[in-house]
Amino acid sequence: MFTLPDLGYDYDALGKYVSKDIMQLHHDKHHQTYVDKLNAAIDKEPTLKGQSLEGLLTSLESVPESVRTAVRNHGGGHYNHSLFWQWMSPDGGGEPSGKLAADITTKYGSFQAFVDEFEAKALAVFGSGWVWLQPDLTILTTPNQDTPINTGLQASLLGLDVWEHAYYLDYKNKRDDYVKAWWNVVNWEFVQSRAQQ
Ligand code: MN3
Repeated sequence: MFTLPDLGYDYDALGKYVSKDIMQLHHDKHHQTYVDKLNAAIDKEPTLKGQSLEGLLTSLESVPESVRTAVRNHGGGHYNHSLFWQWMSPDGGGEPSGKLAADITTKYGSFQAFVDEFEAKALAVFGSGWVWLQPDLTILTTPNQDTPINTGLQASLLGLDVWEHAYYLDYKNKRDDYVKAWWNVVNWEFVQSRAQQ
């Protein structure tokens, strides 16, 4: 059985950038629902019991068709959100340092140029989806709860949830304001630790 991970910080810890109301709803309701529906799908196909979440998501074609869409959507939702909570921190913000910072500057010209491109891609996602920074420092987007490891790509260094449920209570329809505010809570230490894996 998959379980909802703790946030690792208080619901109100991200202050004005992502409110307590959003964090409670997003974690306790949305993420919990992905966990519950993933578990319900696994219950229907006992051959899947005991498989890791990464294992399921990297070999969706071997998941029985009866639950494949549920595993893709709810397993993806569980995987993406479990990382998303760690990609934010009350001590976050600022810029990366060390090799990651140097590599971003080499690829994009400056940290700000990277931010600008990431934001442009976040705003270009039609409907619900995610924006990803990959280990080769390309920026990708996926619809729904799809995640790069579904298609054989490496696990992302960083990801941003641009579903309306991630920002609507605070920012209404202003996805651009949410994305700009989000940089203030990005946990670059965690991103850097993933870059070194
Ligand atoms: Mn979400």
